[in-house]
Amino acid sequence: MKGFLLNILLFISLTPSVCVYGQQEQREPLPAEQEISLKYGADRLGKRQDAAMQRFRENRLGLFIHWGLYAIPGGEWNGKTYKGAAEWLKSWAGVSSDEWLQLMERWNPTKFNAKSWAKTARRMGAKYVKITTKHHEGFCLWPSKYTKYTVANTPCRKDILGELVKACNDEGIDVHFYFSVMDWSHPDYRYDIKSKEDEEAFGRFLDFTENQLKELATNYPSVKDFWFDGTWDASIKKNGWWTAHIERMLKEMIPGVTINSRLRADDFGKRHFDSNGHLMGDYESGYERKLPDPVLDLKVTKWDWEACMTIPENQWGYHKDWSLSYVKTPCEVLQRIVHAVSMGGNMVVNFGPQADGDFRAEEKKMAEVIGNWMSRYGEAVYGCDYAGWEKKDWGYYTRKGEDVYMVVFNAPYAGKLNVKVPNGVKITRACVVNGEEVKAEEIARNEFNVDMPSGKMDGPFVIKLTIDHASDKSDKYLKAKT
Ligand code: H76
Repeated sequence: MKGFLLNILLFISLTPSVCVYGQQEQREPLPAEQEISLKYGADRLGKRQDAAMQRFRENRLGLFIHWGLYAIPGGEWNGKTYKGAAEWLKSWAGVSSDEWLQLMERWNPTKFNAKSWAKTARRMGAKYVKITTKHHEGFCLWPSKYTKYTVANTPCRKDILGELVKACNDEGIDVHFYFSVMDWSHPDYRYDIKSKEDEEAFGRFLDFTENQLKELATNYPSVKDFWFDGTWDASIKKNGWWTAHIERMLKEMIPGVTINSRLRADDFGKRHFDSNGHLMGDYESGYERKLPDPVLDLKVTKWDWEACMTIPENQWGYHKDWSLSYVKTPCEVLQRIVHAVSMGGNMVVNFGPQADGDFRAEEKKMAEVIGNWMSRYGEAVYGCDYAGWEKKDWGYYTRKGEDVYMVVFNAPYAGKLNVKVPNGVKITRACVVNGEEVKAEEIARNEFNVDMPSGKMDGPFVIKLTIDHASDKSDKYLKAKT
């Protein structure tokens, strides 16, 4: 019992507020006249529409990669296996930073091949790779000159990040940097600011972090995005000015770079959305291992957003034992990807490579199955957006310009896919993507039945609809009513 209480205490002290990473205040913006003036709030209303942002948005599918020292123990410490997220093992097992960072002596990923990672991402249909430059443990995948805890001081010595950036760029894959502000390896990190000493230490810590970010932006200028994590602590919330400063600094250094909302806190420590209810950063990043409800949460279609997910329940870094929680099937992963796109969001699917630098067999299989599907149906994902049509049980709509896609995950036994179209819209043609044309019959006002494909479909499939904006005058149902 004592051990248990001690563990709880340890847990609380080491993980001050891990549960609020997705804390979002998505309330309606205040009426303009009630808005308070903020120095560090949103610096833009509405979506960014420049080319870089459009590219971010059109990419839609990304591959997240969590790789760090935690891949070595893989969820096991001193013979004990911990069920929690493997990249948090240091915290679960109460390991001191000194002891944890000794894992660096064992960092020797002999199978690491940046080219093959980039090829896997491309074959999977991912348009970008989001790589953990530094996770909470503090170990850097690049040879940072501001800390000794980097790849440069391991047996391997390779600039993992540099190799990956180059390999991805060669494959036409964008690179996004994950960066944890919270850093367990740094003596000046503070969870809260309660004294003059805390303030001074944290000030030094913020300088250190700024230097690392400048270093990343300078050494890898082709980076397209910074995705911040570990920004939930009171210490950061009390320094909202710094988050605004970092966003501006990176944007000056790398024109077009995109920044997630999770970095940001305003003058009053409000995160993601400022005190007036406006999104900070370029896209909302609170949907972690969850997604907005496709019917109730349509507010998300007003801004850009990106969700991320794990294949097991909650393992980002490599964990040896995937039998400890449910592991999603490729079809379930696909469904989440399409779900996000159908609501105007991106999805990043996470892999946690092994310590030897190879992906685990389940991940390779996942990449293959998703890639095969994307190569046939990807036109319903890339560059697609919220369609604005009423959600139906058979699946999701996505839309690109005048084309509307039906992505069918639940085939009805009755054989008809019911479609409610918005006022004035007619379906003039329905065609399985890379397949046969199917009948679309108008059965009532604003309502069509689309036939299932005649051939056997061995998984989710896509029907592309050609639509016509008929004027109300040519609408026989409207005429019949008036
Ligand atoms: C909590 C937490 C972190 N945020 C996810 C994206 C993982 O990096 C996890 O360790």
